[in-house]
Order: sequence, then structure tokens, then C-alpha cells
Amino acid sequence: MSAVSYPWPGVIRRYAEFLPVTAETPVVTLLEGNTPLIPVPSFVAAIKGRFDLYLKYEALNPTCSFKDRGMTMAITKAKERGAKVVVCASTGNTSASAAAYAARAGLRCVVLLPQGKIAAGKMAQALLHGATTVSIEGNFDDALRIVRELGESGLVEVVNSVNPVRIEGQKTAAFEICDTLGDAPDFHFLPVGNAGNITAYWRGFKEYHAAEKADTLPRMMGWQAAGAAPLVLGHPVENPETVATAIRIGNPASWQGAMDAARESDGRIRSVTDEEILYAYKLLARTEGLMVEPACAAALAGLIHCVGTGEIPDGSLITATMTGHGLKDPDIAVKVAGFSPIVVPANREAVMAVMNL
Ligand code: AN7
Repeated sequence: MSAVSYPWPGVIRRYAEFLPVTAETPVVTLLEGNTPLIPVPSFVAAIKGRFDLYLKYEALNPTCSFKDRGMTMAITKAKERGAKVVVCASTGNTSASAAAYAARAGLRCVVLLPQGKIAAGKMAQALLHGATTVSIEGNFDDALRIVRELGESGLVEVVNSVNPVRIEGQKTAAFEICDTLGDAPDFHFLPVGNAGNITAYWRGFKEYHAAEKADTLPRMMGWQAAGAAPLVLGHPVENPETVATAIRIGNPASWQGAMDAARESDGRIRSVTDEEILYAYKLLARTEGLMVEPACAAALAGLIHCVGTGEIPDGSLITATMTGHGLKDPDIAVKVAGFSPIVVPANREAVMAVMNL
């Protein structure tokens, strides 16, 4: 094989000094990270904002979600420890990422998914990468409980974010935002489900600040779906429901991390309705040509909410994480688009007739 030079080495090698790895660690990477921070001025204009908004477009990771940042760490450490089998519970993205990185590493992967509540693309990923794919007759919280029990057996390596190295990998997204902007933003918006990511971002921003690579710290603004908002309600939700299946979680593992992030940063954790989520989802697609998962749109709906309440000072610098690609869930995209292809006979006149020129 001829030598190829990779300008981007993946998040572990890029940020090794901030991660629990050594020169001997057998890095398993798909060259995740280095995702674009995309300005979205038309979206801002449409929501009558007077600030700068950049979207950290995590859809461009190898398995099309932010989970790859934590998974490169989790699978690398599993390999380092000599594990043979990795296991996770998932609303879909964690399982897609675990399946892919396990395939890369030559490890067996078992994923536990809530039956009937996984977007089609995510299910396809787990199956194609060869993970043993188990549908639980229950929700994500049930699946995570079982995974924790399996972890206690010592026979398998748990790669959910209860495994602390997942959070370590995910914090690199905050580093990248600071590296791109030259400092931290004023506010960072993101969706919250199992609450690992908000925990990770806050850790990342704090570590970069402590290392004097950023002068400021952002206010952390986390958004749950109204039907799955345990952190807002202050107690677990037994039967979480939302169109944003990625964040259909009633008892987040990183509960304390999320609350600490909001409190320490003078941020907020609030909820938005499914209607608000789908409005923001469609508005971003129409104004900017960016397709994200409904879960991501919870963060955008939250921003729209804050424009309404006047909480965002004019001229603020805002970032928001778009955690996963809209193509993961084509069914909801087709539904929200609100129309079907127009079928016509195969001639120019017929096409002209429907063009309304
Ligand atoms: C697109 O895949 O929990 O608050 O099992 O897929 O760190 O959980 C996914 C979560 C946001 C919430 N956006 O992040 C899983 C899973 C998308 C997601 C979240 C998820 P956390």
C-alpha cells in the first residue's frame, strides 16, 4: 500500500494531551471529528435574531452523529484492556457508532434497542456492521438498566456514557469550537437526552479555559423534549414520548453532570414541544439547506424560545450542536415535508404544466 498522509488524525491523536491515552494506546479511529462550524444567517434572520449563530454540524462524523467522538475512545480503551465483547443500550446513534467502531476493531458488539422506536437509518447501521441487534420490549431506560447489569458480570465492556471515557472523547467538540472561533461562544445550545453530551461539552469548555486556550466560558443551554423532560421536571419520567426518538429518555445517566453544567455556567435546561421541534427542523432545512435529526431541532426550538423571551443580548456569539444527520430518519423528513412527488406523463408539456412559471 502506498503511503497516504492524513491531515486530520481523528480526535484522540489531535487532542491526546487532554485524553487518558498513552503512546502505546492502540487507537481505533475512523478519523472522526474536525466537523464544520457552519454559519446560518438566513435561519437567524427567519427567527428575527440579532446575533451570530454557528452550527457544529456533527452529522459529518463517520457514522453521521456526534457519538463517534466518544466511541473512538470507548472502543480504543476496550481494545487496550483486552475486551472481546462490547455492549450498549441506545436510542439508535450510540448503537450505530458502537457497531461501526467494533467492526473496525474486530470486536463483537451487542446493542439493545427499544422496540419500534429506532429511526430506520440507525437500525440499518447496526445491522450492516454486524452487531447482534436486540429489540427490547421496553424503552431506552429499560435497555440501559439491563446493560448495567450485564456490565457487572465483568464479561462485557459497556460503551454507554456510563463508561467515563465516552465523555472524555465527546468533550473534544468543545475544543474544536474554541479552536475555530478563537474563543468560547457566549452561549452553547444543544439537545439533551441521556445528558452525556452536555456534561462532556461543559468539561471541554472548562478544560480549555483552564489551559488558557479560551478566555471565556459559555452559558450552557440544554433542551429536552416536553414528553421526555426529567431534568426539567426534577424526577424520572416513566413513559417518555417524543417524535425526537434520539432523546426519548426518561432517566438520564448523566443527570448530575447536566445539572452541574447548567448551574456552574449560569445556563438553563428547559423543554420544547414536539410541534416546536418539527417547526425548527423544517425551518432549518428550508432556510439553510441543512438536514438534521429532529433531536437537534430541540436546540434550535430552544433558541427560538429564547428569542421570544428576549434573553439573548444583541450581538451574542452563539453555537449549537447539530448532533446527528437528518438522513438517519427519512420517514419523519417525508412526513414533515408535507407533500409527495407530482407524477406526470413523460413529456415536456406535462412538466411545464406543474411548474407554475
Ligand atoms: C441525535 O444513541 O442516547 O444527552 O443511545 O442521538 O448525550 O444523550 C442518543 C442521544 C442528542 C442526546 N441528539 O445526547 C443513544 C442516545 C442525538 C442523539 C442526543 C442523542 P445525550
